[in-house]
Amino acid sequence: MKRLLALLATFATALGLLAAFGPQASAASGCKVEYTVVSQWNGGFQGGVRITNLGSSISGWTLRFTMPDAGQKVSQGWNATWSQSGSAVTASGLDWNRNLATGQTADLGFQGTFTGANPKPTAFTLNGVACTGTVGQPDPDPTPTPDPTPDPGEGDGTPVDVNGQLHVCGVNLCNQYNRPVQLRGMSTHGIQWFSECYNNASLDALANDWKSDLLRISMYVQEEGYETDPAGFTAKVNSLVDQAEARGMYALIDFHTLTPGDPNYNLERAKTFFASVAARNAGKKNVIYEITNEPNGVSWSGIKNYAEQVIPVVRGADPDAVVIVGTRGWSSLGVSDGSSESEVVNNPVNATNIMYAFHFYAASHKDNYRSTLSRAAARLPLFVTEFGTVSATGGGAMDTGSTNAWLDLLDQLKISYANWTYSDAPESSAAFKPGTCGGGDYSSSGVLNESGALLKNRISTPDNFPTS
Ligand code: IDC
Repeated sequence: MKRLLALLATFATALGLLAAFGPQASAASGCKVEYTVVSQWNGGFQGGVRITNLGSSISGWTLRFTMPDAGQKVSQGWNATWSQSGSAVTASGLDWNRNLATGQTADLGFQGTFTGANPKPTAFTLNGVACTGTVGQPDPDPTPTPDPTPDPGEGDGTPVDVNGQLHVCGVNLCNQYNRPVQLRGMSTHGIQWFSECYNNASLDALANDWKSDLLRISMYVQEEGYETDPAGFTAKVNSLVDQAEARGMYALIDFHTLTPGDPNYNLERAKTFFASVAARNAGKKNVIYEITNEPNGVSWSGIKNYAEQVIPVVRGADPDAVVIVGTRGWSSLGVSDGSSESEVVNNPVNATNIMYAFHFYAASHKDNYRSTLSRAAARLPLFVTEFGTVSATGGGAMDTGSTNAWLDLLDQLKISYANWTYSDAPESSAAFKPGTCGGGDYSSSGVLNESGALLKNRISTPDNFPTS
């Protein structure tokens, strides 16, 4: 009997093996690699690699190639975990780009050094299959590759690496060393309209050229936004959170309520959305939740009521993340409604680890708004989750003097900010000229509007985050 069982077990194992290997052996595989030298300077260069999966879907990939010249070395790469041994270079996909459906591409890049010539790398393989640009037979014995555990943003000096999980301490935003920090960054435009602007190249430019500390992800609720496709918009937000994380940037998830102005109109949607994104992103250090963008036509007590119902939903899933609450009068701390910060100071939201949003548009909002902010900053933790250099319409002339006065004040008070918008919308608040997002260049000065040039200048200066 024992013998029979053993035989049956062997037979079952054999069947199992067949089941495991059979379909794989016949699965189509194939890939194409396009390699470009993006730029080259004295002894250094930037390489770009686009992988296209021509075979069946892949979950997890390792790209290998050979550097023909002994002097060619990868010094730093992105959108993959990179390593080099002699002339053999290995790049493995990260959490957010490891799955490649048929026809899907992954864009990676690296900076390298070279001595003699800088010949094009050769012998590209994806999971052991030569990338000949056609579908071929799988390699019968692909070199086994260890599954890398990507740890994006670790030990690399990025804002998230240095500061870790943030929290509110007193009226400040503090880092893992319990020291106040100021984050400076950009807001997307409505992701329902401008998703073309958020891709590997543009986010690389934001992280590397702009040295932005954060990406605010503006998910409109109305105006063709979340309410039209909750699952789709939730997935889009999560993907942008991952892309910010991979570049060491904080991600501010903006539930962009605007019209109607009473956030309670969207209370059930907010609970559904935040339960989902908070559960999904609880393990990350880079997420901040902004539960309502610009309440308007609603009292402070109405906003407070909304906040006290949504915050427990966030906390239930992600207990330690900072939550930001919009304020009355389009997040003006009430000033645009003829009120002031005292309504918040006297009746704060009943929750800890929260901040209040303050928004301004430099050409419309000047001294009286600045004095409100200065006064309020001594009493309330504030975060400028959105501001413009132009008028409150998002258009009109940039007011350079007022913008610089605002940014000097925010720097002095260590108040974090995100500028409206990192997009090529046809309006003066957009950082890029119209048409920029259709191309691949987000870095040269020619693609910037006046507002984008000013912001890039301000944001790209060193952060000097305290580390002890
Ligand atoms: C504006 C956009 C504009 C869009 C409009 C739609 O710039 O392209 O047509 O929204 O609602 C805000 C809002 C923000 C506005 C921005 C400029 O948070 O959604 O964006 N603004 O008007 N508050 C003050 C100004």
